[in-house]
Amino acid sequence: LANQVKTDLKRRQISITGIAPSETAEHIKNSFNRHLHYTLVKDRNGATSRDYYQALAHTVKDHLVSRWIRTHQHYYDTDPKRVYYLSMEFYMGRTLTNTMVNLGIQDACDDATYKLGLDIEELESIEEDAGLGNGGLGRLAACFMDSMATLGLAAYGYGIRYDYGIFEQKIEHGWQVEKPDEWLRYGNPWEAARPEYVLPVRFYGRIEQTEQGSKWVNTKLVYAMAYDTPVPGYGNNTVNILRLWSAKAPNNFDLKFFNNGEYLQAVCDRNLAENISRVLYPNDRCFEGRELRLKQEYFLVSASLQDIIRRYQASKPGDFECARSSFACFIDKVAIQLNDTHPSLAIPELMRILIDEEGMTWQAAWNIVTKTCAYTNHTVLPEALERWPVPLFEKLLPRHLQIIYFINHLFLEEVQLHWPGDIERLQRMSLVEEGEEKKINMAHLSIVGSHAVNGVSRIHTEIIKNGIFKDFYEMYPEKFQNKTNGITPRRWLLMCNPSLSTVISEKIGDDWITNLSALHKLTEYQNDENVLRSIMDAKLLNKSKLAAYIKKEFGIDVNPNSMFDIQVKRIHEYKRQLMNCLYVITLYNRIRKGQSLDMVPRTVMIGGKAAPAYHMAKLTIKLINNVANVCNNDPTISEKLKVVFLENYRVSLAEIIIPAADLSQQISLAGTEASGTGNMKFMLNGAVTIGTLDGANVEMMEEVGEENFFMFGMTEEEVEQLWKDGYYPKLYYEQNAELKEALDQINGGFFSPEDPGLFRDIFNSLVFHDRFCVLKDFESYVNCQQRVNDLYKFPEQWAKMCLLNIAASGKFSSDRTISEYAKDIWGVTPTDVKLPPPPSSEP
Ligand code: B1H
Ligand code: IMP
Repeated sequence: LANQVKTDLKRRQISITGIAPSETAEHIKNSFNRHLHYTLVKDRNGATSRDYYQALAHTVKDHLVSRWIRTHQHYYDTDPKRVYYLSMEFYMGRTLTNTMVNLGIQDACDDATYKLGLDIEELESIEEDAGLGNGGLGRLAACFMDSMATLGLAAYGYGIRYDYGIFEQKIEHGWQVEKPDEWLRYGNPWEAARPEYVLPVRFYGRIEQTEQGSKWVNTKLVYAMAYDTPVPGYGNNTVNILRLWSAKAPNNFDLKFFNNGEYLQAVCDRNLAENISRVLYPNDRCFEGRELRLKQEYFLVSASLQDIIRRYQASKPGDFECARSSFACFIDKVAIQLNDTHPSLAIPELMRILIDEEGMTWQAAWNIVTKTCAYTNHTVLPEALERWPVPLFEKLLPRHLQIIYFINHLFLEEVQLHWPGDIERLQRMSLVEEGEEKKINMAHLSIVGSHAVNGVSRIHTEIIKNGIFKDFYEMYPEKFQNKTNGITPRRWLLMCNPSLSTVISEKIGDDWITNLSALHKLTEYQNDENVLRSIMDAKLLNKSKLAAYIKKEFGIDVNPNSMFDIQVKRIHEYKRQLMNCLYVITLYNRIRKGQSLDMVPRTVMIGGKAAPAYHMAKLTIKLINNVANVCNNDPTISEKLKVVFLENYRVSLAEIIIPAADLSQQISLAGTEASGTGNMKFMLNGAVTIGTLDGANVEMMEEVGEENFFMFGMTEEEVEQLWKDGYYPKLYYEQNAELKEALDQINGGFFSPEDPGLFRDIFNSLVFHDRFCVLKDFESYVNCQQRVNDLYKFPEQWAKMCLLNIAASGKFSSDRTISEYAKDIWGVTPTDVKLPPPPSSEP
């Protein structure tokens, strides 16, 4: 506790951003009181902690407003090329602390709340996460928003304002139970609604061929209403926008019912239209071909493209004439990035607008579309790829289907020119998949309609080029590129780990915040005992905070001096949480048998959500919880081994967990995890990684050196060879006694005595199928874990490895990633020029 107080004081007094000018703190205090009174209509007798949070949020938001307006005036004045990031997910998490950090007012706010007798960390923790994402893909979009603003790009995020974000996970009797995420219940102080600003989106209907071309008639109308969230850059007075669309029924929705006197029914039915933006689909990497999802995707694309075109055509502020009536310079002023295929309807939709509404020729329109759009692929697992059934498509978007058919027709002609007579290739490459039911392959559409296609790590890009999209790579080699993912160092170090940030800045200055490769300078201190001790002190403090959280939330005592061994990510078979679990059982058995003399105490923590309909993933959660119960309630075991399932893993929980990790588990089967971004966050926060040669792990190991990375398991090539030769998991089960024992316990009800057959599906899946080679890689994993154990016994060596990992993590800044997109795909240039700050009389 004394330590805790010390760092809190540290954060206030010698924080790296310097001491706050006292007028700023005074100003914030006044503004806070004003908001409590006028905005929340409370006095300090009736105010709850949430009111104080809201008052602080409004105060901080005021500091954004002038910068926000001025940034966009600046964009109108200078008319730069705009970048549009279209994504069905933006997993933003909390906004308050991040805004204070990026605006440089954190110390002033600390100071003001302290003087008001309030605990700022408590207020910060009241904010709901904006959970408009499932996992990596949505969080990547959020990190990109931060980097694009920090690099001064005129960039806009476009997404959907779901009323319900990713569900809240409760654990009841060891099972996952989903609760709706009512994140807007207490209002959202960060967004600005634009009710005056709504755009029509049409569905269904039919096509009429007229003299002037095709007409899409008899459509059903829904409106898209804009909500803007400000996205501040770090210390550059730039505030970009994340624009999220919400569905609104038009006033004449179901007019026939209104006219029939069925007024009440008609009003109630407005929900049908507004359901489009009701809820985020909670599947991470699994395609679900529902009509509502297709509606969501088109809703996003249609509203966003109208807005993009309006902005392209608009002129200077105050002059509401349309400045551009020609699309001649559209490709010089607009770049559209498609975050996976989810917004890929942008390709046929832009074609439709240019041809049907702007009267362009097919060739002219196609030239614009393909030079504007670029596509990022995030997965090669077949079950995640979007393939929309043609009948559904035809019903909902008949004109788009026509356009796709024609794109396909011209494309296949081109293929035939390249490879005359290669019928199989034509079939493989077609945008339309034949079969029982015809389907549109959205990845193929995206590749054909884009000028750039990128993977998200080097190995993943190679797999794309030589595996699933080989045919396309042979046809358009120049389109394919790699853009290794990254994370924002503002949220994922500066904000979430102040104690480590302080240690780093004391040694190498604070340049790393916007130039993460500066962390290299830490290498110099790899043998400096004092620095190593400071880093480990920071780690211990973070571990104590996590231990306190675990005690408070789950009533489990964990020892901060034990090794914190953590795997947090969506629960999925390919990520192999079961391998982790099998190792935990193995440790348990060894301890029971007295074979664990050299084992350092470990706290194994696993967290993550399962898609609500994913049976295996949900059963895995139950197994982890049952194993945890057995271990934690046996005093002979729990001295050495504790197991914690971290309930409701989400962005704000990651910010507590990651800084506290000693060991980061990144153990997917090689060739299955496109990149991973959690892996980078752990590395940046001084954890060491046990991992396979998969996704970005490969590049992390390259940066830090093999000797500082616990690598195990098959390579991607070995996996391929294994399947070619024939893989029989049962052999590994029979040959490895410890593995057999663990699996037999799972199968025999050792962890579920009340229902011995409960985990049979897990046993059968692993022993008879094992699509992700858990049994094959298990032995290598166990041996590698032993090496981890052996190093942890030597704190100085362990600390040195942590330091070297931090020092080598610079490549994984999303600033680097975005700079590469800017240069190689978007044709825009990052700038470190600051916009002028608002006049000093203003916040
Ligand atoms: C990733 C998804 C994803 N890949 C379908 N694919 C979804 C696919 O709602 N859906 O239908 C939602 C999400 N998400 C992840 O993207 C990869 O698995 C990670 O390896 C990668 O780091 C991340 C960001 O590139
Ligand atoms: P947008 O970029 O058009 O969505 O508008 C963002 C902000 O830019 C608006 O709220 C205006 O403050 C400002 N803006 C400046 N000039 C114009 C204009 O000519 N049309 C619309 N908005 C403008």
